[in-house]
Amino acid sequence: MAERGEGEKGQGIESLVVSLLSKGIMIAPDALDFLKKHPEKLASIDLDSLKGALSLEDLENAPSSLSDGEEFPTPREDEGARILYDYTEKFDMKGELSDFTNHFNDRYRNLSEMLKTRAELKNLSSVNRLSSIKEREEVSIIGIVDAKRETRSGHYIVEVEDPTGVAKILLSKNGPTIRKADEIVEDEVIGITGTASKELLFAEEVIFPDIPQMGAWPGKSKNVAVMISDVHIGSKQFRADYFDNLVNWLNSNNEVARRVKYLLVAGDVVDGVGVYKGQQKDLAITDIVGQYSAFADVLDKLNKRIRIFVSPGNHDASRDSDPQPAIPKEFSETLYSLKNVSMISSPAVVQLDRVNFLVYHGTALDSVIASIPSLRKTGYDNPHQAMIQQLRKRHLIPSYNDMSRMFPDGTDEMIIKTLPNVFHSGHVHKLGFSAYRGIKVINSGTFQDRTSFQVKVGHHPQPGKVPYIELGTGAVNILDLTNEGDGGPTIREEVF
Ligand code: D5M
Ligand code: FE
Ligand code: ZN
Repeated sequence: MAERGEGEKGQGIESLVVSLLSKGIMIAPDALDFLKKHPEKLASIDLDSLKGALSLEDLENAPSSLSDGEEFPTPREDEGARILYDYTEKFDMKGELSDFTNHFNDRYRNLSEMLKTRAELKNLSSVNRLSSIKEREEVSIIGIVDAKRETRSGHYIVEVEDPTGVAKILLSKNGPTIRKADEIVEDEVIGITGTASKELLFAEEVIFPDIPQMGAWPGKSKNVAVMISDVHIGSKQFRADYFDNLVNWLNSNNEVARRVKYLLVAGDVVDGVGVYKGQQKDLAITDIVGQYSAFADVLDKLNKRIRIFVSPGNHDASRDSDPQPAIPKEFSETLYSLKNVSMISSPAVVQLDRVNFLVYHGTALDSVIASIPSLRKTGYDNPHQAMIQQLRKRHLIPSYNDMSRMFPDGTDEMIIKTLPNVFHSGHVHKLGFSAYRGIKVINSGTFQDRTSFQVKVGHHPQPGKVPYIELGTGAVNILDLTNEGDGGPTIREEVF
């Protein structure tokens, strides 16, 4: 198919009109004028829903197709950008305890369905039938973890619950499951295989919902996606110099930069206002609209071929509990008005040239790190480790505790249902990356210098290191924007 060019726009319109008329659809004159200028808009309209007439309003209200418009070359059939999952606020909460019950029931239902397919869980039983199982017989159950504790002699007791009752599981310190004791957290759904006795199930295997080994890398294009997070515009600590380096590099003639087609922003776009006590003194821009405008101004400098996806974080003006809907327009009109920007939720799933990105700010990483003892030591310097735990648990907020900000929707929206090829988070302000069962696990760091809060809690943020991914191969490299010398940003090759 020929590329869509200036000269073809007018010619194409006649055949469009004929094909619409042949479907019995009349076109209003102003709609026709609009179509002459924006023929691509028609592709995003459901013709069957028109009831015989196409108005200007229909065209103006049509969702802008993610891969159309003059700035964006017509993609190959299997390329382009699509939003596969985007959360919009639901108002099905009653503000009662039943909200949480419904939420956790949905969590159990979904994750237990995933676990039921696992061959390791032989002789699956409900908890209430455990007492009728013969001693020493092998049996499996699936439950939500109520509690975990270490006994004085170094064994672990885990209490799990299914809809029929509560069972006590023993992870013997000499048994094969003890190495999993560290990573079991309250509220997650796990499967256990073991041998029954009157009081306890002696665990022989603990199964997390987990990720299957992913198949071949799906991407084929030559395009590149750049991942950033925690820009914190408005903060006195925002490193405008590093961000300028990024903008200049993206607009440069560098061989890689020229192939950048997507920019993903995983939250904490701005520092916000009133996010924590006494924040005012740390702000260079003290109003939220001004902060988003400043961000829109820098994004506007970028070559318009780059499609930008902006997802919120806990410093943004979205609802401050996960899932977070897209940043509301009333505070960020300037961002909404940029044609190449799509405002998305956190989490969201975006497909870029066949590659699925799970974008989630990572607010719950604090809770994941706090609930797994081994991560308390290394988690803030290696944020990918906590992200791998989220994948293993197939859940972005495995544990509901005082560090997690979870909105109890009737359906649990934080379950990882769509398998990503790339899992992109931020929040921890530290670059971190790894691969897990074929999924690229990437934490894209920050553009904010170390804050006094981070000094107090002993975190070591690392601003100005930005990962990007080759969509055709999955190779991830790091752009170092902190170079003070003449050479400009340098690229560190990472193959994993
Ligand atoms: O998060 C910036 C950094 O501060 C990041 O490393 C997480 C950490 N952080 C944020 N809130 C907490 C709490 N409550 N406890 C421990 N660590 C935390 P940001 O979202 O940019 O403020
Ligand atoms: Fe942040
Ligand atoms: Zn954050």
